[in-house]
Amino acid sequence: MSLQGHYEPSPSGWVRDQVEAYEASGGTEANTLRDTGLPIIIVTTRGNKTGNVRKTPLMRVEHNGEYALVASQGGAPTHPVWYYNLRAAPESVLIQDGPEPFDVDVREATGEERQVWWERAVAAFPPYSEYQIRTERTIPVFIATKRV
Ligand code: F42
Repeated sequence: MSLQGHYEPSPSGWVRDQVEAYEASGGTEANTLRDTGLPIIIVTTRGNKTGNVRKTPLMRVEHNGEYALVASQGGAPTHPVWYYNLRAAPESVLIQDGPEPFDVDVREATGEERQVWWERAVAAFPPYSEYQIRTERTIPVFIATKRV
């Protein structure tokens, strides 16, 4: 794994607890969003100001070994901080979807490609469409591809 550095857990208690339980169990526990039963992944980024290592649970939107990372933040008016981390250091990103994290290459999707992935995202997690109605920003979608 290429992403080294000081790990700073999320200030949000439920997020921090989910990451800790997921990692401790190798992804066999805490692997869904609360009681929805819908699967999550853990995304590791580098803080765009501190350089610290950050871990963020996101919904699992997977297609042919690639993943969409949807910066919805529940339809909040602003992008989540991890959006800026991905923009600043797209080469320093890990995904954990199971027992071990792996390196990914990340790019922000635009145009038709974003639309195709947005539809996959809504199929995996229907509330994304409500989140898009709730906010004036276009919710960013990144595509993450396993580095070989
Ligand atoms: N959020 C989504 O946007 N999409 C999802 O699909 C999603 C699914 C999901 C499933 C389970 C779960 O437990 C949480 C889920 N979330 C989802 C919420 C997600 O995990 C994040 O909590 C949320 O998106 C907010 O992201 P955030 O990066 O804004 O996180 C905040 C709470 C946070 O950690 N902030 C840190 C802080 O200290 O305030 C900043 C961390 C950081 O990277 N800091 C930077 C640095 O350099 O270190 C700079 C900070 C700056 O000032 O710019």
